[in-house]
Amino acid sequence: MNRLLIAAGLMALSLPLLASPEEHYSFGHPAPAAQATRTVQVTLGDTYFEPKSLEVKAGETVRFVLTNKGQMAHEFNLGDAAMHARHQKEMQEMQEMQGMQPGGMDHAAMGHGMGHDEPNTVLVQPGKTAELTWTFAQADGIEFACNVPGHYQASMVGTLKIDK
Ligand SMILES: [Cu+2]
Repeated sequence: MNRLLIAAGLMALSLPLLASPEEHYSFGHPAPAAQATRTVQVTLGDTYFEPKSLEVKAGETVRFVLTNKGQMAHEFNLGDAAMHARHQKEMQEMQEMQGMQPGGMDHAAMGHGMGHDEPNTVLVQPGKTAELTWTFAQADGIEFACNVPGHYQASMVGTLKIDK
């Protein structure tokens, strides 16, 4: 491999957001927490969300404060059902590649190899609190979900209604 190719590869790695085809989201875009007009607390557990559904308005910037009260790592991921299905597949493949057992996931791998650099998702470790701030645009069929393998199927998914 020549030096230019290596440089191009490094640039692509260091610019995941610009390189991602999912840079644009139908339901809005990430925002700095300081721009939030409302804060919503969400509890993540083994394996549930509380509250089970969320309601926001198009145009509003919501800061989600996510507390994991479970024993396992959980994700707060905004997207439609197809995006979640794709993300679950990525996480499953990563888990298999690492030879990891369900429930015994490597935190570093989960953080870096599973799409968690994307702005619409955050992985919250047990006992920890994390945040995600988003400016919403009108869209239908958006869910908040945890795509750690098996969790979505164990009903770790809720409806995110975006009012006009
Ligand atoms: Cu989960």
